[in-house]
Amino acid sequence: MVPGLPLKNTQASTGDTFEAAVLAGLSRRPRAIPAKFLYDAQGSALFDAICELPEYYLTRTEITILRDRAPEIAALAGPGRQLIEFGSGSSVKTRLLLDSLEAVAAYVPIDISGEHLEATSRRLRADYPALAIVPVCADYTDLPMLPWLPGSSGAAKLGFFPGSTIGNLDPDEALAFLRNARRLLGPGGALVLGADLKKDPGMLHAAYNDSAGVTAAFSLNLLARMNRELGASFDLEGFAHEAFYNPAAGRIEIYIRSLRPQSVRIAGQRFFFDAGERVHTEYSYKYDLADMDALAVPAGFVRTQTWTDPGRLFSVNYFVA
Ligand code: AVJ
Repeated sequence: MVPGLPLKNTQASTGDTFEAAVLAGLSRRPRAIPAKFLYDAQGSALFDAICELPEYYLTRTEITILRDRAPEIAALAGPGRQLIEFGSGSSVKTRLLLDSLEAVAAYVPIDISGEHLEATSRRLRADYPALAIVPVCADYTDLPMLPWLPGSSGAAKLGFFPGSTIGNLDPDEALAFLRNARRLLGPGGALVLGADLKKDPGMLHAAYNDSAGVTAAFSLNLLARMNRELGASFDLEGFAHEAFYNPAAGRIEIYIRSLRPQSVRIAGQRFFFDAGERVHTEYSYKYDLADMDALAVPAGFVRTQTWTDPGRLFSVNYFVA
């Protein structure tokens, strides 16, 4: 393994191609396209804009908690950890940990976007010249596909899964992810997990239906991406973003709704949409502490510590293997 070169996974381990996922997802009922495809370059930029929205309290609340609690987290973790981040993006929150953790053995960011990984690793190398950074280009939900992780194998591992990204996974997937993470982190391993808390549905609704329409643009970018990459013929005016809180399931549900009957060409195939027909794009599960334990325990973790903000909007949790 060449240092600094992202470990490229095969197509098989990064999941379906976009085209295969779209064709399969639109052929099945209910129609659904996996949320990970929302994050092309445009989608990632729109998500960054979401994080700045007044209604989207998640990012700024988690950053405040991490900034306040990083010394406590570092004390729990102890020195010499290998830090492994699942879905590292631009590693903004990681810096808060890196600034407090002692003698980090290596930082292993795992992300599906190779470009993002390279750019982020370059910036981190400039700011943390003494830190060993070992990027891995992979889908973090495909952890069993990672036969080994580069870096210092002897060091105790600390996983980092911020941003309530776990909310995108349904409970089966979340449990599978945590089980795999537990195996990867090994005995003595620990996981710092950021998760959005259950709260007033009105506040949740606003966070996914912002008044500036950025979340709608983020959703509909999936159609624009199909037009760009698959030569699809979506008329973006013919579809609308739909997001609502489902209290029974404890999740925000996000769909793209067809506003009229229409037919769309995608990769040589034709798809018909009824008026009102929806394509599911995302779940965003909300976790109270009992929900979290119900997931942690069967995965082989114990939640030993939880930090929240004064409004109890968001939680940062310390799981011990
Ligand atoms: C990145 C999955 C945490 O669920 O809040 C935000 C994604 N989608 N607005 C979330 C998202 C629409 C976000 N996560």
